Amino acid sequence: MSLPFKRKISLTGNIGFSQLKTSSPSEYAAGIPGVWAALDHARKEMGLIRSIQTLSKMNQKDGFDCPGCAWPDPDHRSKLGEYCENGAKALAEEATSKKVDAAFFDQYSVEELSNWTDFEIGKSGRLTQPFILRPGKVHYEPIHWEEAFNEIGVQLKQLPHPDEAIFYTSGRSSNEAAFLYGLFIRAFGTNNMPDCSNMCHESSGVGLKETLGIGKGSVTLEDFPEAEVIIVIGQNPGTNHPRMLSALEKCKNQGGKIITINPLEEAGLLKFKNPQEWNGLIGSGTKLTDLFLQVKINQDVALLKAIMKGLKKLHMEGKAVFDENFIQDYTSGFQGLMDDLDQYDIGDLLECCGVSGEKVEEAVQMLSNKSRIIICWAMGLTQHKNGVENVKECVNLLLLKGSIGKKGAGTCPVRGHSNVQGDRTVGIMHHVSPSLNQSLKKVFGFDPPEKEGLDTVKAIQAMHEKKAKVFIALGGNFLSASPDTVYTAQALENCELTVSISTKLNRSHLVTGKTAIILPALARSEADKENGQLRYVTVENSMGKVHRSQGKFEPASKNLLSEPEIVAGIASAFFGNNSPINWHQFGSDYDLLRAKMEEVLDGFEDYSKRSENLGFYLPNNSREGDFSKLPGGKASFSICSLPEHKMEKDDLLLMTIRSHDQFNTTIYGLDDRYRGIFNERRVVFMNQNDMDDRGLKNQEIVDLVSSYEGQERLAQNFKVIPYKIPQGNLAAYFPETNILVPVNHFADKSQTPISKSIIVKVRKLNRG
Ligand SMILES: Nc1nc2c(c(=O)[nH]1)N[C@H]1C(S)=C(S)[C@@H](COP(=O)(O)OP(=O)(O)OC[C@H]3O[C@@H](n4cnc5c(=O)[nH]c(N)nc54)[C@H](O)[C@@H]3O)O[C@H]1N2
Ligand SMILES: Nc1nc2c(c(=O)[nH]1)N[C@H]1C(S)=C(S)[C@@H](COP(=O)(O)OP(=O)(O)OC[C@H]3O[C@@H](n4cnc5c(=O)[nH]c(N)nc54)[C@H](O)[C@@H]3O)O[C@H]1N2
Ligand code: SF4
Ligand SMILES: [Mo]
Repeated sequence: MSLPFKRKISLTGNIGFSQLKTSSPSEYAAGIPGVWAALDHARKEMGLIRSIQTLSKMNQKDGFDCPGCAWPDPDHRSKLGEYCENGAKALAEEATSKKVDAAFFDQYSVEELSNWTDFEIGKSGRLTQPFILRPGKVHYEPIHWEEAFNEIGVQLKQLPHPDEAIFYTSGRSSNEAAFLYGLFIRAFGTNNMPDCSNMCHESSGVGLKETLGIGKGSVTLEDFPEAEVIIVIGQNPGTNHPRMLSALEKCKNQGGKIITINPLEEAGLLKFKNPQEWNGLIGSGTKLTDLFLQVKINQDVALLKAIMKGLKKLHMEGKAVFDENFIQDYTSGFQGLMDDLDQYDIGDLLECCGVSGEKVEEAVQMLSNKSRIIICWAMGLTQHKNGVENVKECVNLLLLKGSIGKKGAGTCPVRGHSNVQGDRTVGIMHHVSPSLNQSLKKVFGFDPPEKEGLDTVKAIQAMHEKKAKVFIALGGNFLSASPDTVYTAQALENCELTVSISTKLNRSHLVTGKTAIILPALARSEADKENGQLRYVTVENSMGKVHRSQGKFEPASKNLLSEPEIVAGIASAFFGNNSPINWHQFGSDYDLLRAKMEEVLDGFEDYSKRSENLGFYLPNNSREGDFSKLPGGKASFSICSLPEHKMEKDDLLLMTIRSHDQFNTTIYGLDDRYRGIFNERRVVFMNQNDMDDRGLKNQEIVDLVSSYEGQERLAQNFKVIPYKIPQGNLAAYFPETNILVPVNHFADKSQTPISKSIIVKVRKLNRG
């Protein structure tokens, strides 16, 4: 799989197979196996004593925020432990005692390392000092911090225009680091700030902003026990937001009902054995899903329309199923939606979504007399061509029921990275915000650029076309997370300089520009000290609450800097003495930085003080039910069309999903316990009928081929697993399948790559 680049770099690593074992999918999440997996992982990476010490500080008020997902912590924290199996794995991954040092890079060239799997690369350990890969070289060498900053400063100064630099952000950075980074990038002169949310919840942001006036969800954790019905659609919380199951359990305990809409019957949504409670560990657990609607991939709009048609029928019969007062006073476009629903034949909708009329009727009955409804969703809705409309169709249902702006009801886009929402709030975005620019000008005295920047897709294209030549990443693994791996690799290799501010080695450090620099950062759990004093940072969770995070533990190396210090180092090297901003001061004195953030950002009054203890909620108009700033002062219904897929007869629709043993491109292990897959990642889940049609046997090896707009993309070597998945649909893991996602196939309006609906053919091999 090597490509004819100057350095002979493999984009996939070894694609041979391990010893695959399978079992029936699990029927519940967590319980004793969850506790065991958490402790076992932590012990292997950190040793037993450090595991116990570090885990006891995670998500506690005086400790650090879990580096896993963005699910919020309850106000009352259990001293037994306020984390889940995957939080423990995330922590173990960063607090590992293994190290990547100078001897490591002496021993292994980037070419050799690229033949390792992502799992093996990730397991090599924590980066311990800055490294540089010089032009024409295949080994990274140590470099001093100042020299590294100067090299970056020089290369940035050489660019003919600031728009020839790209500044990526992944969602694990603190508010402080992200604010300073955004400040530097704007002072430097560009809005080229692609970030991981372009590939993630961008569709939610766009859809919610257009309909409800804010691109964030409206519910808080306290709404869950109050909800009468929670719909979980396009999300697998048992793996990706495990503590959300406790919130769902609370809803069930109060008599609430749960409807799950997913092509897969995910174990975490069936039943939950709460590891924080004795009867959860040893008892039979709580049944979560009351109604499972096995929708076909990307047919959620059809299903939601079928449900809304059912509700409308009851409404026409004079039953009080819609909240007419709310609709009248707070919304616009109701009649348009009603007329639109009439355009569709129920039989056609059912055929599209693959759900039976009886099941849809059951959903209609469950919703008809309820008004406190929450809809939770994640990537199953956003990563499609119509990702924005998927979100808007959910909003339609909530507005019909008056389920916005009241207790126990609302929108819940469940965010991915632990601070992805905060990074956006403090200014990481490629769009221009006139009000933010005005405030920055007032507080810092420079004119921020007014030209729209590049998002992820456009940034890749710009580098590919050699219109951008320096790429800097604050966290993340751009190469592996992005669509179209081969194209993205070519884009990065076209750069003069690629820089990664990282905690751990990943494939993006191997697929680089002419020169590459790695700047190793302190991780969340580590003590961040200035003159012997511990500093803290802040983060925002998925529900808009800002709170502190303070690492406590010995850093992986003495030669690490904090992210704000690194950003300040780059900024100072670029500006020298030519800046009114004292970068080093802001990079070291976070209180000073927060004082400035308070002046620039809305809702951050008394920031440092209010971030103590439980933290504070940012303003949220849709939570308050205030739509006065929207056009006409009202929330709006939307007309969404059914998605179209130009498919040939033997084409299938592939969703690329996460296993239980990974955090995005970081592979914790090779198991996907809940789905019954062990010791292998190169698998593709397939309906038995589709296998029979193609004469495929269990575990037969196939290639997956996508041919969007005539261009063929190939992912080799996957074992077929017969699975309960709708006919015509496939599932396989990301990032192994990113090679198949066309860079030029993305969601309307949000430009999110269509990672959940890739048209592919399964090519039979007989490689044995
Ligand atoms: N342990 C762990 N936690 C994580 C992550 C991780 O990798 N590992 N990643 C973090 C990040 S950045 C994010 S964004 C979140 C992601 O969290 P999720 O969105 O839950 O993650 P995915 O595995 O992408 O799962 C998508 C789910 O949507 C379903 N789905 C796919 N297509 C469709 C569709 O068309 N319709 C419907 N209704 N369902 C569909 C899939 O079957 C799957 O259950 O998790 C965060 N938390
Ligand atoms: N096919 C397909 N592609 C997808 C998706 C999908 O579902 N399918 N999901 C998309 C989604 S939702 C997302 S969010 C993106 C994720 O895209 P990214 O955020 O770019 O990827 P991650 O794998 O989360 O990044 C992991 C790396 O971050 C670095 N890191 C970890 N912690 C820290 C830290 O504290 N500080 C610093 N500086 N670095 C750190 C480590 O070096 C680690 O290797 O991927 C997207 N890509
Ligand atoms: S639910 Fe998410 S934030 Fe909470 S402990 Fe688990 S991984 Fe960490
Ligand atoms: Mo994400």
